[in-house]
Amino acid sequence: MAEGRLKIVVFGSFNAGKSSFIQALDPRSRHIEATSKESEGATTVAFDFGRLQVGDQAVYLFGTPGQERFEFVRQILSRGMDGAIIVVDATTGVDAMTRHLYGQLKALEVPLVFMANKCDRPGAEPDTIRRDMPGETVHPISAQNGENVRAALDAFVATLVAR
Ligand SMILES: Nc1nc2c(ncn2[C@@H]2O[C@H](COP(=O)(O)OP(=O)(O)OP(=O)(O)O)[C@@H](O)[C@H]2O)c(=O)[nH]1
Ligand SMILES: [Mg+2]
Repeated sequence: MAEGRLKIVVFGSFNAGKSSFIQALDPRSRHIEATSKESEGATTVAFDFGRLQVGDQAVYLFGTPGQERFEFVRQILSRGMDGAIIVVDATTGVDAMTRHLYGQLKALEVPLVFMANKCDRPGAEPDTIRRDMPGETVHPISAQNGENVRAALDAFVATLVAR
C-alpha cells in the first residue's frame, strides 16, 4: 500500500449529520456554521474540515452544507475529490436532495458510499436505504455515539486505496 493523501467530500441533505460525522472522526475538526430557523442548532454555511490517518493514508474530510442554496459551495469543495460519502438520516430515508446529490456524483464517476446515520434512534431503517440504492454500499452508523463510524470510513478508504 503506497503512502498517500485522500480527499473525501461528505454530502447529504440538510440535517443528515454530515458535520457530526466529521466531528466523530476528528474531534479537532473545524466547522463553519450559523444558527438557523430550520435547525435547532447550527447549520453548515461554508464547510467542515477534518483530518485523520487511515493506515498509510492521510485522509482529508470536507463536509458540505446540506441546504440547497449552497450548491456553489458543494461545487468548489468537490474539485479533485478522490471519494464521496453521502450521509442519509436513516429515520427519514432517501429524499429528493439525496437523489439529486447521488445523480450528480454518479455522473462524475467518483467512488461513493452511503452512511445511514442516526441508527441510535428508534425508527432508523438502514435496510430501506439499501433497497432504495441498489448496488451501493450502505453502512449503518451513529455519528452521535460514534458507533461503526470509524469502521465504515476505514472500509471505504480501503476500497479507494485498492483502486
Ligand atoms: N440521534 C442522533 N442525532 C444525530 C446524529 N447525528 C447528528 N445528529 C443530530 O442531527 C442534527 C444535525 O446534525 P449536523 O451534524 O449538524 O447535520 P448536517 O448534515 O451537518 O446539517 P447541515 O450542515 O445543516 O446540512 C443535530 O441536532 C445533531 O445532533 C446521530 O447519529 N444520532
Ligand atoms: Mg453541517
